[in-house]
Amino acid sequence: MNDIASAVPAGLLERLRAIVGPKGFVADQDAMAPHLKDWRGLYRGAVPAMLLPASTAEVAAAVKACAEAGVGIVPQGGNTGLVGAAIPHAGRNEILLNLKRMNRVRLLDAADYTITAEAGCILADLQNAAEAADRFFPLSLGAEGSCQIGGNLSTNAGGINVLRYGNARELVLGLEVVLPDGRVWDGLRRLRKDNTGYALKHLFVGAEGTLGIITAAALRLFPRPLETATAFAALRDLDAAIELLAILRAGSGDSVSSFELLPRMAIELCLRHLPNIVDPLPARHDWHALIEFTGTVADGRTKAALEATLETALEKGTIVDAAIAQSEAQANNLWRIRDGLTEAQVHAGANIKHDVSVPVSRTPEFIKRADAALKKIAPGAETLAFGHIGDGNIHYNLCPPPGADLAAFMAKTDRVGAIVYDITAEMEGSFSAEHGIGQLRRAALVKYRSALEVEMMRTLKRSLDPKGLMNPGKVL
Ligand code: FAD
Ligand code: 2HG
Ligand code: ZN
Repeated sequence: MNDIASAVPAGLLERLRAIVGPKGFVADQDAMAPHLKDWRGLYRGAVPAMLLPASTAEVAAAVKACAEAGVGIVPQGGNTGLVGAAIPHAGRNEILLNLKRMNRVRLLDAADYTITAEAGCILADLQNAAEAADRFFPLSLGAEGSCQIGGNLSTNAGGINVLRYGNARELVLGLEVVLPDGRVWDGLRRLRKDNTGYALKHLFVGAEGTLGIITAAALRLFPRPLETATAFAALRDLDAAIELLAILRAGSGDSVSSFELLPRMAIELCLRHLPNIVDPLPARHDWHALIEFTGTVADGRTKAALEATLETALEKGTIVDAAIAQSEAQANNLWRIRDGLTEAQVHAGANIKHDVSVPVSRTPEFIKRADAALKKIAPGAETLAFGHIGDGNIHYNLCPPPGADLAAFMAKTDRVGAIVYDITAEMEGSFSAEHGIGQLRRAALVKYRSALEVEMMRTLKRSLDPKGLMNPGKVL
């Protein structure tokens, strides 16, 4: 038995192997390696085994065995989270449990506009399953080819369609959850209306696996968009982003499904680090909006609304140029720039990330205030502020000046974070809009949420997980 295996009580690993079978039990360190570090390379963990259960009954039995042995369980989906929430600790008594083998769609009811799927379904597969039934599942984000719906719900993921359809929380009708003691809560109801006491499902959405393991979810579907119009507009300045959104919303009959902010640096990064990217506009501008309108009737009205509203914005001087995608390839190029940004940043090297939200109308003010404040402590650093400005959610990332000592730059993470989060708090915002808390933002949770809020969270955690074994050391 190696050192890591001896960290858990004797006999537990054999018991777990018997529960999940040989296909569901991985103890080889090389095979586990990709699951033990996070996407950004900030966290590394170690466990004696990773479980890949194939059914809710196996998850329940494994959780019960760990609970009886006093061993922590770290649930993991596609491991695309950005705050270290799905990575176990090194040198602690923990087992990793990945849901990827639980990837069945249990039911798709087109008449009800619902899909009931296991937690390990890849998000893109769910989107495709809905489309095959002439329905639409709107959750969409850059990691959709590898993240799992269980992970999306556990982080209450946002993405690019929140403006129209809401966050993951708004898409969930019911859940099946294995509780920290191994009991199974069957709350997999597909009802649109159900006021029967506390909304238990919402406890688990955004809980980052600290209250239980989601094994299946009943989700809302929507009519499938049959017409999509995508445009890239150069803004007069940063303030014009909010003016443009108002023009688009007022003139489009609620067709705006995405409204994303991109600075020039975003385009430069993608041109440099990603293959086959085309610069969308002939001239260089500081700020851009990537806009998507969708409509469920294919009569040309959606495209006409986009053209008309952009024309109005041009006449008013809110935008100075715009390109409407004339083909799927052109639209894909625009979305590859937007969705490829996190990957392009990894190629570019280290950066200090923030994922904040403020009231939508105040996002330009937030960016300007943060830029001004950071000039003093990180001179020469460039900000890459981009993202879901239509939801007031900015990915405010600070990149080191060229040639900087990276370790020294990254050592400023906490000081930079304090400045960014103080400004966010002064502006009635949130220090974590969509990525969650995980390991990365635990200190911020205690600092920026009220003592009463933290106390209520601790009370909930204690009542559902008195032994503190469900994703230990995350969130709280
Ligand atoms: P993981 O990373 O595996 O886990 C995340 C958390 O959920 C962990 O706490 C884990 O313990 C828990 N968990 C996972 N599965 C379960 C389960 N079945 N039951 C209980 N707990 C579970 N996020 C956004 O909100 N919007 C974006 O636009 C966005 N874009 C991204 C783009 C890229 C390129 C990348 C790498 C990430 C992006 N993210 C975005 C981060 C986002 O949180 C994740 O991509 C996604 O929601 C996490 O899903 P996952 O399956 O990878 O979860
Ligand atoms: C996105 O919107 C993700 O692309 C990641 O939330 C943001 O890399 C980031 O900072
Ligand atoms: Zn995002």
